[in-house]
Amino acid sequence: MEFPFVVKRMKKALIIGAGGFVGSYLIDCLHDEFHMDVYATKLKGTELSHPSAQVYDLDILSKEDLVELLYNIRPDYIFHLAAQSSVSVAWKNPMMTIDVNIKGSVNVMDAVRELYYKPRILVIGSGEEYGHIKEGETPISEETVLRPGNIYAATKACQNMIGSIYAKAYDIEMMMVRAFNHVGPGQAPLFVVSDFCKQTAEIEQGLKEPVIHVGNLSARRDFTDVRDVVRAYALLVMKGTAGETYNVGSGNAMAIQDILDMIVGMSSADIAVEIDKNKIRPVDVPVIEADITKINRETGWKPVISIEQTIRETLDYWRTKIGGNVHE
Ligand code: A2R
Repeated sequence: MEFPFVVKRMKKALIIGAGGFVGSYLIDCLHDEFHMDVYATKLKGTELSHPSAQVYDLDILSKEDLVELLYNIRPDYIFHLAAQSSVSVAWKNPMMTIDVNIKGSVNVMDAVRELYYKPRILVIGSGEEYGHIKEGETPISEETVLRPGNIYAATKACQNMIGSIYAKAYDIEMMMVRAFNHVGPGQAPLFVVSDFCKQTAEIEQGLKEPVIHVGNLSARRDFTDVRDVVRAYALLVMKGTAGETYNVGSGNAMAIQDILDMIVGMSSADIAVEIDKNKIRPVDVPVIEADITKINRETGWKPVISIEQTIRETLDYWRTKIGGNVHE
């Protein structure tokens, strides 16, 4: 070995709110692909044990606990994922959604502001923030006017606005994301692709009548595999410009009907479809499709996993979880 040589310290990444769907995928990505030293938080009482991360309990509603954790770990990169992330739960419990998604996020930003050094932080918002899209506004660029159509979307829009104010006012290396629908194995069946795949697996295994209950099938959404999404987050935290917002999506809206047809087509079971009034949300947004030019230009990211692969793996996940390992 030649001298002098430089010993490079591994970068430390902290994921706040890693107990959900995206967290474990982000741990894998940061550890395996970007060779980071990964720290992760979850809510007390929930399960998260991952061989590649040191896990801590944290409620973002406690700013004191947040500050203490940040001082102890001193991360180079912070990913703020913690949220009440369900649109339907937000309709039922707006106050709790506002507490976690707005007050909790401001706690995170404020704790970072008080640090004696400048970590880079990525705050995760949602494509739902754009809300009611007018003709000619699709694909949706980051400059599009926000017209949130539900409570969850409004809290995320607020998080984004406060985030860009904090970044500029306090010179924080903070980037914001608007993540469009992400899907993949392990997602809760509150979300449409996972819901349809679970119902299909249950039908295949004789655990349910051969009917899939659906909501609004005409809505068009932009779906991206969760493994592509977390790669985008890693690139953004390293290469994004402070104070800027980036769309993360596929750039292709698909009708929920087409998703359903794809899932049913992957099964040999005879499946009927029935509209369920409980699954139709009070306000629905007809088309959501991301313009991903900005993230592509600044980080080189684009999604690489096809929707067919994601759906097949999500269906297989439910087939295995439900127990029978039944295939076509
Ligand atoms: O509600 P739980 O037990 O599922 O916990 C969620 C957690 N969380 C919190 N963490 C700390 N302090 C809180 N007060 C608090 N309230 C909830 O944040 C859950 O483990 C995590 C968020 O994970 P998911 O809901 O599964 O979201 P996902 O799909 O991982 O999406 C990550 C981010 C979220 O900000 C979404 O709104 C956005 O991407 O689309």
